[in-house]
Amino acid sequence: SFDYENYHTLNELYSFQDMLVAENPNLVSKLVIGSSYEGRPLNVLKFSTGGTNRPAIWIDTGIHSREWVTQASGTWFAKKIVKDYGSDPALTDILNNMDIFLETVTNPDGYDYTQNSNRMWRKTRKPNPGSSCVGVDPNRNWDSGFGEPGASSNPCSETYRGPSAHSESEVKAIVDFVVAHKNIKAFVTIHSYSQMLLYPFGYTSAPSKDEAELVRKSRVIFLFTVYKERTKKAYQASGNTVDWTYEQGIKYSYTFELRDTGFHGFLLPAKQIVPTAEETWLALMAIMSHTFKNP
Ligand code: 0X9
Ligand code: ZN
Repeated sequence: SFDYENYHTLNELYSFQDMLVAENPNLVSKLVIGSSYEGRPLNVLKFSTGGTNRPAIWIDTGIHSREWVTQASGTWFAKKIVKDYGSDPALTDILNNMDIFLETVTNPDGYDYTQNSNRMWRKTRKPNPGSSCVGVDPNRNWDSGFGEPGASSNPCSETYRGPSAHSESEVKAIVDFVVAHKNIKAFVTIHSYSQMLLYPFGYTSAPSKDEAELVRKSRVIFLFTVYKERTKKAYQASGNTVDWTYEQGIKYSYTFELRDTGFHGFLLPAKQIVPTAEETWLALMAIMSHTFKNP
């Protein structure tokens, strides 16, 4: 059995995925949506009780590799889904009608690098021609406000946007998946830290046409969660994931920032993994239930 109260190597996280599929073949399958720059598989867990191209919820964790509580929480969410299906009425209802896609290690090259070389690595691991600096910020690489203020054109920057939109295979794999699927109703990308829930747009201060709903309603949706009073627009970030997914027509597009608010930052003690995952699960259930009832 898997130890949810500790951080794990990439191979352990991959083995967990295979174990979950083997133990729950009627509910869970593994899709490989692409490969990373260094050739690792980009695995997505699909939770489905049948149907064809059902309306779906997407969740990704770990697109920024050093945000370890996110991959760990994503792993806990995967187990929580199989545990609660058939016993929690709300989740059962959702899964009898919708599919959930969960990419727990969205930047595997970066994760491996944080495990073995540099704990604080954030970006992808693709070299930049003409520069000794490696990697692109995968949360500035999306084709929405790409190249506008709120990202850097310098390959040495932590927020380097890359040579072109979707230049990173880790991003392009999700783009291709979303475009091909055509029926994703909620898209949640999970980061750390600062314990906030962010909504589009990041590249412009102009409100989206759903801003009132995303903010006002989310205060109600999140009434019983730690994210209730921390739903924000935050600072300018162009080319970020949810600006693109929102512009693809996925109204419920949210970015989470998990624990903490800065005391430990990215180096969150492993003791806090399960409490972080539990409190975030409440918020995810709120989003999924709202999406199910208001598609
Ligand atoms: O800057 C980011 O990419 C995210 N923060 S992190 O510390 N995880 O790197 C937040 C981006 C959120 N989007 C907006 N600021 N709108
Ligand atoms: Zn991040």
